[in-house]
Amino acid sequence: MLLQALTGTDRTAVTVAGAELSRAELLRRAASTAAELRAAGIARVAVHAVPTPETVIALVACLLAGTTAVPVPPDSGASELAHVLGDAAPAGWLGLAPPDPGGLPVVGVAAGTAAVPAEPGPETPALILYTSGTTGPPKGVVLSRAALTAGLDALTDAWHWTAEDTLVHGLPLYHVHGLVLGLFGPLRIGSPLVHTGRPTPEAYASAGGSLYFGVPTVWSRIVAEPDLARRLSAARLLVSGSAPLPTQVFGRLAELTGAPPMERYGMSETMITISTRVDGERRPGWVGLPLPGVRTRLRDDAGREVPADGETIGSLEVAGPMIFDGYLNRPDATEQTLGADGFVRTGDAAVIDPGGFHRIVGRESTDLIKTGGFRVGAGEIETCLREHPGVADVAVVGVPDDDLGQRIVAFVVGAGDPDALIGHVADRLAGHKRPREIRFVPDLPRNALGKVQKHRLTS
Ligand code: MCA
Ligand code: AMP
Repeated sequence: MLLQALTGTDRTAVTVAGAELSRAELLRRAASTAAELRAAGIARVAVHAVPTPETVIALVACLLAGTTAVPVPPDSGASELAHVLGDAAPAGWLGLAPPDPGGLPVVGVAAGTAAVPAEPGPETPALILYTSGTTGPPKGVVLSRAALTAGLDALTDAWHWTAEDTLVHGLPLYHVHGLVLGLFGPLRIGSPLVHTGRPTPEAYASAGGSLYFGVPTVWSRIVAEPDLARRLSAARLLVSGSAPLPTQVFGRLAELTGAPPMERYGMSETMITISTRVDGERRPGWVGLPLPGVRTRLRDDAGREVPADGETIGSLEVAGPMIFDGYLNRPDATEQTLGADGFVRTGDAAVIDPGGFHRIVGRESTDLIKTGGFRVGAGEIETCLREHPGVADVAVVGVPDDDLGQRIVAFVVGAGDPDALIGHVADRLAGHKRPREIRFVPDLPRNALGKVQKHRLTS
């Protein structure tokens, strides 16, 4: 069973929004909800991914039933919501729903008792997670149950993650990091989860866990409060991922807590494929070794393999049992990313040293921005801003930011109130996709072919 730790002794399974769900209660409510999903023959539902007991029960019910869950960011703006609902075509919302449910029925989680339905086949799609590309609206990444199982078991091995751990994090429940690792992980392994709602330094310091997950922004906010950071020294492992952890944050965290953090690398399409091991080296700026069952390689522009000499940069490709099935309704995009030999073209530039240690050097496309650990496509923001009457032309870039890693900045040819333009994006897309800054410019630098030269905007 994928969530095998849901049965067995009755410990606390999840604490979320201050409410405790025991394993027995979570199993009972999720199983009765799953029975209803099965009886109604519902193949796919949307889940309003606000961190609450209802959301947890809904997501677990989907896994028990074999119903594919489409977790939707709770702050999705109108256009983004319409895109996700139109593309994924869920039968309705399970659990809670946003203020505008987009015309879909809302079904609450059940309260009765029912037997756990027979385990769905490993190839059943478990999740569709929406993620940005360089252009266009987000694409739905389809992850099977088999991929989830393989991804979690590989991490258990690398991190010696056991039922004795208490996991703490406050990450969103609609991405691999917060949802697959952060919710399904504890329910497979048996370690209680304390979800802090938001990943604030105070909440992390007060939670008293043994294993903590955070994106680099979370760790950098924690080291800025040394007294709170020191309170994490009792933890067994602090794990960072989703974006590059600045080496000075790595060093400061080691100083304040007495142990260096663990880094690991992944993406929505592959889950986590590379990680430092708890019994291995932790090197600032490096993300570690391929997890069990994972193969990696570097390619140059001509598609030739690049040597693993610790210096030569290549385009990173990964293969393994935890990778996705493809993008929903997008065979063209799937073909571009997932090769016939099972390797995913990550779009990250990397080096591999002779011992197999990996360093992520950066993204190949400047049009994929990582802000606070969220992946945001410049093209989606540009399209949204172009719909505003005050915008004649626009180019969106990610500029280095001490807090967020990259900050979204929109260079706008036009006029108007910058806050109104920021609000325009926040209303239509998710909050983290809003530009943090608008810079008005007379025109955009273009090359002879008319392509915007974004590097000239920030240099
Ligand atoms: C929010 N704010 C707004 C708006 N929305 N202000 C104006 N207009 C809006 N539309 C305000 C909030 O009210 C808040 O103010 C302030 O912005 C900052 O909010 P905060 O929650 O602190 O967020 P943040 O600073 O923008 O973000 C930091 C963060 C967040 C909490 C670390 O970026 C985050 O949760 N990141 C996690 C991303 C993640 O999980 N990625 C995984 C994908 P006030 O404070 O006054 O209320 S990657 C993945 O899954 C792969 C596999 C991997 O490798 O892990
Ligand atoms: P997403 O699909 O949102 O999970 O974003 C995946 C991308 O996040 C990867 O392609 C990398 O660019 C970046 N990423 C994830 N983990 C790390 C890490 N530990 N170090 C550097 N970049 C990372």
